[in-house]
Amino acid sequence: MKQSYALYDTWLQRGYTLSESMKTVLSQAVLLSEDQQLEFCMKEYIRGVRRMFGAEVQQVPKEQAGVLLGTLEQAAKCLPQDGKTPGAEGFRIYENGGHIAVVGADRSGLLYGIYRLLMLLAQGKLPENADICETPAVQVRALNHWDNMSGQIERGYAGESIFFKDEDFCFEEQRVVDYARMLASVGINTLTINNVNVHQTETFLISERFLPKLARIADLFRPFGIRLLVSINFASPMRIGGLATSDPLDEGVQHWWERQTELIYRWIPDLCGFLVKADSEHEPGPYQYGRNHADGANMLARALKPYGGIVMWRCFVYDCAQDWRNQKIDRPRAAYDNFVPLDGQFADNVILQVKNGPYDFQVREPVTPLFGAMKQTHLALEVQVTQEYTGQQRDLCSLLPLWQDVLQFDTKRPGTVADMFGSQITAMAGVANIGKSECWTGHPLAQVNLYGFGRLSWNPALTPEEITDEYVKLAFGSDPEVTGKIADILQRSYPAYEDYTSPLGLCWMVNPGYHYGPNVEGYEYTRWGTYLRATCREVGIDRTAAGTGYTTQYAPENDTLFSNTDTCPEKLLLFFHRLPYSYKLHDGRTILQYIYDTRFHGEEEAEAMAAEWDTLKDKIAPSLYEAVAERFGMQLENAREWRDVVNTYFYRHTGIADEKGRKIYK
Ligand code: GCV
Repeated sequence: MKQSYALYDTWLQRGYTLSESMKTVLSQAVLLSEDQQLEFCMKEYIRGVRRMFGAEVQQVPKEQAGVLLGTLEQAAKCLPQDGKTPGAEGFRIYENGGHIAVVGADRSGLLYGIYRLLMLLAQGKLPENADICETPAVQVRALNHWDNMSGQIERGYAGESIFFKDEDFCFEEQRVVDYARMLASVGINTLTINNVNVHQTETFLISERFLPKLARIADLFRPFGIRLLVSINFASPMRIGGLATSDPLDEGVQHWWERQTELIYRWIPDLCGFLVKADSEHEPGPYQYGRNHADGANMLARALKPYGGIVMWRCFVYDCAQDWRNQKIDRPRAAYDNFVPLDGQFADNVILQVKNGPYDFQVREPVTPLFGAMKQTHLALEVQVTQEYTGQQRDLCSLLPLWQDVLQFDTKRPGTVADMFGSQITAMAGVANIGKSECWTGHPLAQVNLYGFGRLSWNPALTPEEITDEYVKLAFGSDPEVTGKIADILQRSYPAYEDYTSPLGLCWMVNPGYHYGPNVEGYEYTRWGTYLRATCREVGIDRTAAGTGYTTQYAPENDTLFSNTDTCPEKLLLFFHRLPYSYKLHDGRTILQYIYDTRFHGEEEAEAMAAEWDTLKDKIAPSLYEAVAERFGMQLENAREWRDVVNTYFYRHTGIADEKGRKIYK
């Protein structure tokens, strides 16, 4: 049983139970060699043991130590070797002659190993004779904040920015350090603190006006092995430099970036690089000059090269000023059409950052066809940890099953998305879900998404069940009734949310602009390329070769799979096909009846989850109970609204009643 609980402490709570004998082992530790670089790791170890287990650590000679901490290089000199070694940033935790050794491949690896040891012990999960050797699956494990310098966060649902306010930096150093520790504890090593939509003030982040403060932030994250990436404005040469153009093939522009990059690295010598949203939703980019995305990305890559920096260049490029009457344009095709022809043309230090789906972080959409289609380009998988379309941290929605579907999708080019980690996919990026809220994430249980994002970017083979189990044990203690029920609620949350919002892959039935709550035709006659085309007889868009041709962007086996209504995964049926409401699903239900049934079921699930939560009232900290109960109140209202609005819409269009005679508004 835990001694204390704090919303703020997320999965790094205080006072986990530990046997006295294990406390004795932990409290005698040594660094394998005196190395200033590693002293911070020892400090983190000492702090962790004190806070998490209430034991004081003494640094003792190696012979007396219960825990040995070091890097591979040091271990090679003084510990028996068996050839088992982790790769870059990896670690090994193993029993060695009565000691526990934590050996990092490098400094970061040691830090990750220390956190893992402490977190395994906190879960009561360090096996006897442990020997755990892990290497992260991708090099760049990045979190992207969409924070504006006003303090507001684009698509933020957890309060204001922890970095900015009133068009300037504004941060509590302690909070930033606590955040850095949280991120490092799950393996995140790269952070962007400003929005990819780079507005006027933010454009100057890479100028002397703000670099000293940005450098201070970099200093706070550095000890935790986290490097900054800055979101830059492609038009900076004009907006900061006063040039007449930002054309990437213009020599003056190229020199401007070289000089500016040199300045930036003077302030932040280990900057990871630039994150760029170009030619996307009105952000400037190379298309304005008749150039392509390789021209744009490579120009920046050249400027960064001397410093070992990288460009993360987003592929979220589509026509956001489409005429809804024009049925030839199909937005999901856009990333592939814009980028695949450029495969092989990007510099080695460019990573194309691709959203998991072809639309925009919808509740259910297929996996982008870019994975496997760009064999000569480094790619990053981008997912949205912040819950823009998935309940905005008012509704509970653990995104782990969604991400698992993405990672386990068989591209046939060849292998799953997870299989491509470390080869074609060299980075994973998540849009951050935190802000100034006490629990960081607005909804306390939305912490699971940040925790899970980090864990999956380290090891994409972890299952939602494994990650959920780790998170609930770390965050909520060892009472199996409590952890079991919270795990159950978390596991049910995504299917429930999908049920009341998104039948059979129909996307975008949300209120335009803020994207919470139902509005079936909210986007129907707009320029955003997001249509259902529902009539009184049929709904959906034909995306097969006979329709928009989107399916042909996949490997031939997947084109066939998706194009055939019998083999198309039913959860995606209306994403890929236009079908009559009377179309029969595999279980014999019509599409219309399925829409009715799932809306009712989703709402019932929301009620059941709220009721299950209520049974924990006397077993958990009041602050936690109240915060989550309040959110369930909002979720129930939202789920009812979705049920009734969507059902009423389709009933009014079809005039066909619910077979089960439930209440639908005429
Ligand atoms: C940062 C969606 C969101 C925008 C976001 C954009 C992006 O369109 O609604 O808020 O902008 O994605 O990923 O760039």
